[in-house]
Amino acid sequence: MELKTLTVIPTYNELEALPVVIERLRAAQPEVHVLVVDDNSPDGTGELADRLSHEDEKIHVLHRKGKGGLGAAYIAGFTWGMERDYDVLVEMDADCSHQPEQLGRLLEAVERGADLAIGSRYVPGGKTVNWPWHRQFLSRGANFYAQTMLGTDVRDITAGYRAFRRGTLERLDLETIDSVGYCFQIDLGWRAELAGLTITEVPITFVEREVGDSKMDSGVILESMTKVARWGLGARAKTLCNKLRAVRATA
Ligand SMILES: Nc1nc2c(ncn2[C@@H]2O[C@H](COP(=O)(O)OP(=O)(O)OP(=O)(O)O)[C@@H](O)[C@H]2O)c(=O)[nH]1
Ligand SMILES: [Mg+2]
Repeated sequence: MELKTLTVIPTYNELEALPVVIERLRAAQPEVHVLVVDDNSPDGTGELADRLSHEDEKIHVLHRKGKGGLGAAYIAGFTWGMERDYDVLVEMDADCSHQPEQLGRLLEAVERGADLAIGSRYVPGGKTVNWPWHRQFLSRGANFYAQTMLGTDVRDITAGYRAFRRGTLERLDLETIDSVGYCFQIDLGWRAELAGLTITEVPITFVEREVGDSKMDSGVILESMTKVARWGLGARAKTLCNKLRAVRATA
């Protein structure tokens, strides 16, 4: 049986990029539904999404009041999809960095049993195209930092091209997530790992955006560094407490 799939695309000022990603996605995966989650973009992306939605019954739009961050937009989109009984929920950027033609790889991993499939730049076969050196440095550094702090084996835990089984999201306590930027991706990945879920990384080619502006800023980096450190230290303290308890119980 085919899994009913919804791709959630958060947008903030993506007027040029949105029609391209949607066209490519609809061509690559005609059965997959699309939900655009727009945060009242001043450039009119929300109105464009409405027009696309009127022309195609598989395109849906969720309007939010204002710019509330990537994490909040995804949570609203996932909740919308879970209420409508989608089996698989996908994360995809609007700027075609996540190539719609490679979505099949993620969906196959989920069909083969993954609870979470991550489109990874850092497993064999994965790569980045046209990414300036400072962005590569930042991304590699963020992954190294997360691996060291959290002890996770996931090679690309900041990646934003993902497919979740609905049951996975149901287990991750979405209502308790307050991560805003990239940290949201680490947060979900780390929660999935702590829950003992199966995470499969599949290689993708990440392509730098050609149109529109990046929403990456220093606040996003700071949020990740402080939260990841807190989670890593918290996990280590918990392990230590458990060990001490075990020693005391045998003494
Ligand atoms: N709804 C919503 N979408 C957002 C928000 N911030 C970013 N996005 C979207 O999230 C996706 C990823 O943002 P990007 O600006 O591409 O971030 P990035 O990939 O780090 O930056 P680039 O590498 O320069 O593309 C895009 O589709 C954005 O439009 C937000 O606050 N709300
Ligand atoms: Mg991008």
